[in-house]
Parts: sequence; C-alpha cells; structure tokens
Amino acid sequence: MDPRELVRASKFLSLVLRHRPEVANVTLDPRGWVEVDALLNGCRAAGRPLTRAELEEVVARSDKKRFALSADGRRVRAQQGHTVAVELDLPARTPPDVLYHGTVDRFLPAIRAEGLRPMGRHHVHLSPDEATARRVGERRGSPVVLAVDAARMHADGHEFRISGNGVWLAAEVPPRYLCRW
Ligand code: HQG
Repeated sequence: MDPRELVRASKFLSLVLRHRPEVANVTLDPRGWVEVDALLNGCRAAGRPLTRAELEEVVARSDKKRFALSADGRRVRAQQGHTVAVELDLPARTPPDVLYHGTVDRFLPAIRAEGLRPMGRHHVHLSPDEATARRVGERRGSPVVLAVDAARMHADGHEFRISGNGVWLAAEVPPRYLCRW
C-alpha cells in the first residue's frame, strides 16, 4: 500500500476497533478483539475492502503500532484509545519517574483546576518522552508539554498501565502532580 492508502486504512480501522464497530457490522469482545474474517467481511460490506495482507501491513506499519494481532493471527484489536467499553487486561506497572502530556494553552485553566481527565477515552494518555508528548499536543495547535511526577503519584497509590505500543495510561492525574515543562 502507498502511504496515503495506509493512513486511510488505519483511520478506518481506528474508527471500527476503537469507536464504532457497528460501521463494519462487527462487535468487539470484552477485551477489544474481533475475528479477522468477520472484520474483513464487514469492511467489504461497508465499501472499504481490505485484504488480509493489507490488514497485516497496517498492523505492522501503522506509525504508532495502533493495532495488534492475536498470537494465532485470527483476531485483531486496537492497542489503546477506545471510547467503546473494553477492558484491555493490561498489567499495572511501575512508571518512569517522569511522564509527559502534550496539550494546548486553551485547556490549561481547566487542567490546572481539575487535573488531567480521560475526557472521551478510558484513560489519560501519557508519553515516556517529551518529544512524543509534543507531537500529541501538536494535533491541536501550538503544543504545551506538562511533566507528570509519576514517581510521587505511584508512591501515593495511583496505578499506571502501559499499552502494547508504549503509551502510559492512568485513570486521572490530579493537578498537584503536574508542572509545565
Ligand atoms: C485535554 C493519539 C480540559 C488533553 C495521541 C487533550 C495520543 C483536558 C484532550 C492519544 C483535561 C483529550 C491521546 C481537563 C485533559 N480539561 N481538557 N481536565 N484533561 N484534557 O485525544 O492525550 O493517533 O482524548 O490535554 O497520539 O490528546 O489516537 O487525548 O488535549 O497517544 O493513536 O483533553 O491519541 O493517538 O484529547 O491523545 P484525547 P490526547 P492516536
């Protein structure tokens, strides 16, 4: 696939596997998995045909490793970013001392008052390095990077998980653990 087709397919798969499985007439299991055959049939019926080889290419090449195939290759799921109810069975892990969150100026008053909240998603998404956080913020405008005192948060009993593609996830980040970077 050329890069533009790859991005288009990846966006459609994000829609189906994170947000609206019904557009490809599939349902996600409680862990977010869907049978590959059912997905490919559904994509075809939705007018967005995809071959098995193309799906594998999207899984392998999507810039952020957004999707994963099961070990037997028969199921696929999004690694994170869902708005539909799924429980990804990710283990709780000790985070690095500092994590980063990329956002924009206009959200700062609310973030200072109430901390980082998951908004539409299931978790607050945190990056292991500043450059990644900057790219996340850039999606919305001139990026502002916040540092999260993950060591202190963790010591205070907050749980952290890491998705299969290296995104750190937390239920929330109260304002006392945040500072502008
Ligand atoms: C902001 C992309 C007001 C938050 C990226 C963010 C990431 C608040 C927005 C992944 C707030 C939510 C996630 C509060 C947080 N008041 N605004 N209390 N707390 N916000 O898209 O972190 O391409 O749900 O700063 O690369 O931007 O989808 O989260 O600006 O990894 O794979 O509310 O999405 O990956 O936006 O991005 P999002 P995010 P994918």
